[in-house]
Amino acid sequence: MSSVVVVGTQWGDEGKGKIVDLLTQYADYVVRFQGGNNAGHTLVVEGKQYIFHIIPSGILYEDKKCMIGNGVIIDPGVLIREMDQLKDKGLTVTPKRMMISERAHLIMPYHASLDQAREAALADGKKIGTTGRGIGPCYIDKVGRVGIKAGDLKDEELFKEKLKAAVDEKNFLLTKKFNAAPVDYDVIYGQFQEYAEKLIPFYGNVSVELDDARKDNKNILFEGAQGTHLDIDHGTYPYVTSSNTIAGNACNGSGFGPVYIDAVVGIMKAYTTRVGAGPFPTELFDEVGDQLQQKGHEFGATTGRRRRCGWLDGVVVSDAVRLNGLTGLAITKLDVLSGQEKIRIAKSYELEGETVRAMPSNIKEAAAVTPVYEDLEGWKEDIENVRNYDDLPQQARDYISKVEDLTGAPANIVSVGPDRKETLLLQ
Ligand code: 2SA
Ligand code: GDP
Ligand code: MG
Repeated sequence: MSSVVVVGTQWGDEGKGKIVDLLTQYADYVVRFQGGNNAGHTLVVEGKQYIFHIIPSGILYEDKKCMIGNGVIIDPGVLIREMDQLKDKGLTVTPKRMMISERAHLIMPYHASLDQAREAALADGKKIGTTGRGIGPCYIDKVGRVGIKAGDLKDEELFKEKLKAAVDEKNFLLTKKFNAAPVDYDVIYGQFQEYAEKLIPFYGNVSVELDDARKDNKNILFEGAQGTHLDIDHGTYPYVTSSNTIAGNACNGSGFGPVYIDAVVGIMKAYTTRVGAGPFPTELFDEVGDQLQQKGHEFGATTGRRRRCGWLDGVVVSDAVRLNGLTGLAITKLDVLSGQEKIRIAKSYELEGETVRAMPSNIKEAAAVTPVYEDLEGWKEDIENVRNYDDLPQQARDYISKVEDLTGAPANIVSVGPDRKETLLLQ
């Protein structure tokens, strides 16, 4: 059996959904362990596109089980909508195929209202650029010990009591501090009665089920969301999401023992993107940046926002190798680099005359570093149809070797298109 964690090495949108879908063929379980419906994971199978925000990306395989761990935060309306959309496509999500941890916290309507009100109140230049889905406020309540857990929907008295206290407090904040519209207790209560009926059949103990699976020699795949540099502790704080996105949280966020993790695969886009505000040392403001954005269709899979684009940042990826203990890389979107005469990779930064080898924790320093680039020759050929490493242009192979050298992690997978089949398995 093996347990493999998949994480993003950059600022999210590296193609985790595609690679998780691809690796699911070898897995029995696929587990989300953090984040919520801020995530947008895109899969393309036989020309059909699916975008998952909360359901794990393994759901398209009928014989695999998808798990939503305790570290995930769930907007029940979004989850139910996602299940309904799959049903319209002929796939019914049953409790046999998906389990929800009762310990997972719920994103309530006031969380989204607060997220949006807080962002709106921040001055330009101070905004985080959140997805507005209520992620920060929900995790604040969890850590503040006033959150509502999925399991609370089973206990009507407890749910009412918690909801009443929350609505009182949040409405005070919404109306008095942010001058925003209040939420209505009765409306939320009614909505959540309906959600409870639909979700409770999926509840279970994810930790126990995964432990049994491990003892039964099953293969378990953990699906990270967002990326290493959006991690609440290790990312470019405060321009981060509100959960730990790195591999260690696969254990916390699902109740799985760390000694049972066998491998950690880091998904690395062949260039860099970021959506939302925050430092981005290799960001391009020229026509190359526009070309990457257009050719890579770089728009947020949840909000539709245009993603900022730049050259590959080897410092960012090396940080990810260290922070996640990466055993290998999956390099995605290599096809998007085709046609670039020269390809640049940042191998270190410079700050006030000093060489810097890791992203500074001080946000002003992170914004002030200058990348030190290594230039590589590009290739002209389209590579979407290549399926063997040896058939890649020499310059593309040199690029992959350079990434391996700079980061110290071997490339296991190379992706040359969005479809499941547009992939090269290297080792
Ligand atoms: P939040 O909503 O509190 O998690 O936002 C905080 C920061 O985290 C960033 N973030 C993301 N970055 C990349 N991709 C994400 N998912 C969507 C996608 C994003 C979208 O797949 O494209 O559609 O806009 C994601 N989710 C959160 C966010 O931009 C803030 O910088
Ligand atoms: P995730 O959040 O990491 O799952 O990534 P997203 O789904 O937000 O963004 C990745 C985008 O790139 C999606 O539109 C994918 O369909 C697409 N994609 C994934 N791998 C490749 C690839 O190798 N080449 C191209 N051209 N597109 C890809
Ligand atoms: Mg995404």
